[in-house]
Amino acid sequence: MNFNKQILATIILLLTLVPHALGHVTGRNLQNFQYNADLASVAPIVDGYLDDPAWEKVVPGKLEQDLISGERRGESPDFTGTFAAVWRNGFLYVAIKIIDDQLENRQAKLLREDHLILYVDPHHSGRAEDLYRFEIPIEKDMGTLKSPLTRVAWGNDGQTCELSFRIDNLARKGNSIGFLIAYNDVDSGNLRQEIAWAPEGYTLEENAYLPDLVFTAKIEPTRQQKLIQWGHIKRLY
Ligand SMILES: [Ca+2]
Ligand SMILES: [Ca+2]
Ligand SMILES: [Ca+2]
Repeated sequence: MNFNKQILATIILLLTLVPHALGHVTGRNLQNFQYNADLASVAPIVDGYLDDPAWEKVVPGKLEQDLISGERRGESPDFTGTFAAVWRNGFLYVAIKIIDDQLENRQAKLLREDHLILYVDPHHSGRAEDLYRFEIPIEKDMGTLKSPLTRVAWGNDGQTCELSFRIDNLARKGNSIGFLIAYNDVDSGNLRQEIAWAPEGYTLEENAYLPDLVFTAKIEPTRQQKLIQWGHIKRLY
């Protein structure tokens, strides 16, 4: 009886520990961590100002995971950041709000400047590869943009930003893409931290898997769209 109890206790202990350990090593602790990007009834205007109706009802994600130390960060005057995402007509739109105590955007090298890092993997390979990596300097002209990034606009002296990605029919209800957003905070000429929207314990080195961004559609189809559905046209959006 006691022996069985001991075995049972051991098994329970292992069941608690093993997934945690595996999760840390493989990056699979991303389960249940995702961002739901909702369908916008009207696409936001990508001008750097977040006054569009599309941003009114979004659920923001917080940038609070330090990718270097793996630690969680609370609210701090050093840096706070949030983002939101919606989709419409083959485009993914991302809005970002950042408050940084020391804005550094006049250096020659991006590494010495504050900048945003986004991973957008439309094919959902899950991997944080350079192919899907977008580095966005604060309030600077980026010249030709790497596909699928189509537009970047800043507002409010570098405190707000809007971006659009053209991913065509991959932006559809129920589909998922790999997604990560982080802010590289350079203060006094040194990179102090990389703060991301990511689950607790996540670091980019150990966890090469990207979190999911899922396309959702809460709004009710209009009567006209229902008629189209009856006509068996598969892709409404
Ligand atoms: Ca706007
Ligand atoms: Ca800072
Ligand atoms: Ca800074």
